[in-house]
Amino acid sequence: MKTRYLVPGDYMADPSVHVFNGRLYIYPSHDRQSIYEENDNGDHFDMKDYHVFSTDDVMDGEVVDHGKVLDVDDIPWHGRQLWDCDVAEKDGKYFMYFPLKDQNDIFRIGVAVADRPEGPFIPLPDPMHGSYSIDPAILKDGDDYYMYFGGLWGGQLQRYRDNKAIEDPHLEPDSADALPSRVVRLSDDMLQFAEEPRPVIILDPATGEPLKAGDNERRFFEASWMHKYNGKYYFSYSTGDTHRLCYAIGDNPYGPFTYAGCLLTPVVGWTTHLAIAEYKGKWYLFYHDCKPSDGTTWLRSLKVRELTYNPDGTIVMMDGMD
Ligand code: FUB
Repeated sequence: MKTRYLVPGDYMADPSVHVFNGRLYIYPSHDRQSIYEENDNGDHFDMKDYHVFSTDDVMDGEVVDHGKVLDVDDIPWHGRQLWDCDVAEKDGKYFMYFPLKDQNDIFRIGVAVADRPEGPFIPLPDPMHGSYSIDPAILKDGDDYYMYFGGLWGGQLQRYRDNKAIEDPHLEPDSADALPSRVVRLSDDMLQFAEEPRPVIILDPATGEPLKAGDNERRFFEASWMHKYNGKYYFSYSTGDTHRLCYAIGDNPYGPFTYAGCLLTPVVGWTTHLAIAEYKGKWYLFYHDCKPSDGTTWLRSLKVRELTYNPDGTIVMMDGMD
C-alpha cells in the first residue's frame, strides 16, 4: 500500500480536505512542541496557528504551503489550543470553523472568513452562539450545510447533555448509550447554528440499538468526518482510547447511522484522525501518524493513501502501520 507524507518539513495533523475550483485543499492542525506535559486533557496539543496546503496531484504532485492563514493572537476571544478546523465555500466566500478554548478554558467553535480557499481568514469577534466541544467537520448537501462536532476527554463533550453544560461533567456508565457526536444545520449566512444540535446516533447492526458507552472498540470518541458515496452518508470518526478509525452508514445527514466497520487500524501515536475525499475519480484517506517524530504523540505528520470500496459499499480496511 503506497502512502505519502504530505508535509515532511513540519508537523501537521487532523486533516480536513475539500476540492475548491478543481484543486484539492488541505486544512490541518499545526502541531508544535509545547511547554505542557502529556495528559488526558490534551494540554500537550497546544497549537497556535493554521497553514493551508493545496495540490492538483494527491500522491505525487507538488504540495503548496500557502503559509500562515490564521493566528490565535488575532482571535479576539482566544484562550489557547487551536485544534482541528474545517472550511466550507458558499457564494464565493470561504468559512473556516475552528475549535479554541476561550479565556475560561472552555472549548467553543469560532468562524473566520476569506475570499479565497487559501485564506487569509479573518476571525469574527465572538464564537458561534451555543457552540461547544471540538472537531467541526462540514458537509455541503445540496443547498444546506451541516456541521458535525464533538470529542470526549480533552474535547469536553462529557460536560454537556442536551446542548446544556452540566454541573458534574462525566462519561456515561458502560451499559448506557455512548455519548454521541453532534450534527447541526448552519444558518444561511454560515455564521451560526440554524437549529439545536442533534445527537449522531450509531446503531449496532446486530441489535438495532445505539452503541454503548463501554463499547470502546466501536463507539464515537472524536474526529467526526462525513462524506457521501453512491447516495449514502458515511459518518467516520476515531474511537480515541482504542485508536481506530471507524465508520457508520446512513440515509440522510442526521442519521441514524448503522455501524459498518473499522477502516484504519491504529497508527503510531495516541490520536488518529481522518478526512475522506474524492479527487479526479479516485478516493483518498487523509490522516496522520507519529512515525517521523519517533512516536512523539503531539508531533504528528500528515499522510495520505488511496481508499477503495467493496462492491457492497463497505470500505476496504487499511493497516495503520503501513
Ligand atoms: O489535535 C488535537 C486533537 O487530537 C483533535 O482535535 C482530535 O481529533 C485529535 O486528533
